[in-house]
Amino acid sequence: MIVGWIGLGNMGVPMAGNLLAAGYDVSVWNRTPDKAAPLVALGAKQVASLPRLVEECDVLFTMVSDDEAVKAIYTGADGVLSARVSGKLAIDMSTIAPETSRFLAEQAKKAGLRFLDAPVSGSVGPAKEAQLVIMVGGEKADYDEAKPLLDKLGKAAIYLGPNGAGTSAKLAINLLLGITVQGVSETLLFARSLGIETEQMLEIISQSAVGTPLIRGKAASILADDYPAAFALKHMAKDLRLAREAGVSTPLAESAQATYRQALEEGLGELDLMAILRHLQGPSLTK
Ligand code: NA7
Repeated sequence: MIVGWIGLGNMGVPMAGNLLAAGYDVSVWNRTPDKAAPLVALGAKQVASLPRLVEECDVLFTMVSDDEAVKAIYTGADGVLSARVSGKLAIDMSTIAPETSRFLAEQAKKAGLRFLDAPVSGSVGPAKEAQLVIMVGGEKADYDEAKPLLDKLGKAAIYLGPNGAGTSAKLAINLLLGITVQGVSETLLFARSLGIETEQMLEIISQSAVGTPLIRGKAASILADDYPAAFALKHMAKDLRLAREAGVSTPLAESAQATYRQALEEGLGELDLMAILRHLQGPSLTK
């Protein structure tokens, strides 16, 4: 079986790397070809044309930025659906609107391509360690077929129902992520204003009932005021926007969306989402 992988960003590279490590034949394509280099070094085949990659592979993964990127990849000129796809299985792991997942599933079906939406919870660390949580929407039989591959990428691959169910669950879990990261940031800044050192407050949070692996994992970054992207702030802003567009009342998420949007406008989008702390503490305290 040949696995095709499209999208070699922060997530795509380690994920495709895990399939290679598991012994699969992996062919890759990325809009910016240079980013394939680390995977080629691990044995991946780089294919210069996207439709050719699609025709060569049996199962196709896509892991790109957003709705616009996924639509371009599938329905654009020289996109996935311009190739002979009948009978193949596509697994889109990008975080996009559930509506877009359903639209793409319909377009795919017309061309005979089976389609799963299978976004992930977890950033670069869990991607490298194959500890992602994968939320899957689509036909159950397609999920069953994909499961052995998904098991090489994550610690859980959960089937949730028809197309759009995976991306719906993803928006829900990231709504909690966005609120949590903003909540921690406000807690630290509140404590600091009252004279409590950030390091001590992080220790208190970590020992308390609300301490989580997420917060413990961000502690070093917070203390160094250094935010290399494990999960880029621009993607968090996108996810909160998508959650808002779902039309469900979510007062905290609506407030968080405004904050992340401002941080994006301030130019923090390429940093880790934890850089929301830098935004909230204000320019005067920023390095
Ligand atoms: P990154 O590191 O920002 O990577 C994004 C990838 O998407 C990268 O391969 C991009 O190609 C690709 N991309 C973006 N726009 C396009 C278009 N228009 N056409 C083709 N390819 C495109 O994101 P992550 O890996 O951190 O995240 C991926 C998803 O997981 C995202 O939905 C997150 O919210 C969760 P490039 O290298 O720029 O040419």
